Amino acid sequence: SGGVDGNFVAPLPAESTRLTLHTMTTWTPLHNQPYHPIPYHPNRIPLAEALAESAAFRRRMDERRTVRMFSPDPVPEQLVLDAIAVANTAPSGAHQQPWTFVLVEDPQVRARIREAAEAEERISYRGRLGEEWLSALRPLGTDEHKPHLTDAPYLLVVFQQRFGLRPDGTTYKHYYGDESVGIAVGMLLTALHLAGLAALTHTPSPMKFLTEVLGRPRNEKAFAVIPIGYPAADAVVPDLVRKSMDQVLVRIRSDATH
Ligand code: IYR
Repeated sequence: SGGVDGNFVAPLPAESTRLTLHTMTTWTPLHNQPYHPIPYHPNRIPLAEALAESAAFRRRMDERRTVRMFSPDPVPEQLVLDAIAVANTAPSGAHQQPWTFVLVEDPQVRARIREAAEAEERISYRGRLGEEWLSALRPLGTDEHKPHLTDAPYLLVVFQQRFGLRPDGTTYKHYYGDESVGIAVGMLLTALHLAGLAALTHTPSPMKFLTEVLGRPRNEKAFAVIPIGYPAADAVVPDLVRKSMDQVLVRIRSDATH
């Protein structure tokens, strides 16, 4: 049943291990283990290089858009596996990594997910959301039709492990699950974008049907459904403007004079 097995995440290419990352080679729950620090001193990136790379990254990330119209073109599997491996590097509460990624290609399973999601969304869009929510969504042009659930070559369903489940059925607490999985999904979306892929963070509500359709264990609840693919040739997106730095950044400056 549950758990991400070690083979699911492709191993790091050997040449990128320029740091000592760990002394253990397989994951074991960290809690109840002694504190065991190891040195961490990556080389500082020369300032000119850091500035150039961070500016380029910022521009690149500003090109990311949520896409709802996908091309049926196949996607190289390794790009998706790499992005999931990136998500798996996310920081998490007590390093519990409380996530499971279910990568669905099977068209029949995707069709069942689409059917169940559209049934819930129909109820939502025909009133359950309420007038304020519906008018907030109007500029996005979303509705109860979710063709991307079957059009995109991959459907990644991210589950949050609400608690840890040992093979013997006993459980242990997970901490900051929402925050941890949210950060991991952010890193996943970043990695997919850098690989030239488009994605959509879809949150059908309620999502309980996903636990059933995908046969997940009782400690997991769906967090997001993420169709992944290339944008359709005729894809369009809402004409959005992002908040300016002035609108999102508050600075409390040092008043020390140098
Ligand atoms: N979950 C619904 C509605 C929806 C809600 C928000 I907030 C969005 O930003 C977009 C959609 C759906 O997936 O259509």
